[in-house]
Amino acid sequence: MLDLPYTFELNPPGFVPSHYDNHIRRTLTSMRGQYLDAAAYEAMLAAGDELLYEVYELARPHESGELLHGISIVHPGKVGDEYYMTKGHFHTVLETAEVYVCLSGQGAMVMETPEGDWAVEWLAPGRVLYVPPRWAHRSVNTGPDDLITLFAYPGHAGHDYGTIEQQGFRKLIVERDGAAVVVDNPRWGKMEGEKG
Ligand code: S6P
Ligand code: ZN
Repeated sequence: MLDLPYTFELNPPGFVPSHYDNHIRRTLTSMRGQYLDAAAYEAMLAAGDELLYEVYELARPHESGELLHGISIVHPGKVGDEYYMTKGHFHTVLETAEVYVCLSGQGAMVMETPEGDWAVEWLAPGRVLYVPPRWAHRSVNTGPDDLITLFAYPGHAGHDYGTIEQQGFRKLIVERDGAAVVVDNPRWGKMEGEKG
């Protein structure tokens, strides 16, 4: 059956799509092993399994001609000195790209390739980020409000979370003297995250 074109609305301040099919909610437990300060992580978890980020997806077939799209919302906060962030992933089909449009908030996209390249791009409202094929990506909220982005990527891309759970990202975004800075991840290559 022929698909018909469709529209949906993204209204400030929340930018929750007026229509969506899936609402994914990721809490602290899904980030076990990913934050550098394990003691701070355990202390926070003991106080409650806080909601870190949410994704609103519009369902499309996972086929190469399609574009999967939706809204990602990373809430503000830190675990120790490290800002709330997404799990981050490579696409299973490495040769697939992604576009992000920042709608609201302040943050960063931390990226790296299997070959050892890394990059950090800062996100602010109106800024568009192109993540080329091969680059793993993680959104980080460095501001006091929600970091809200619109994303679109090929339908057949798939998600490889396991590689990042096991090795982490080479760079972390932490607060130093009130500012967000990029630092080396001392545990890169030897993370102890759980699959999930
Ligand atoms: C999917 C795209 C985003 C993320 C979302 C949550 O390819 O990059 O929709 O899924 O930002 O991040 P994550 O790492 O938990 O999927
Ligand atoms: Zn992606």
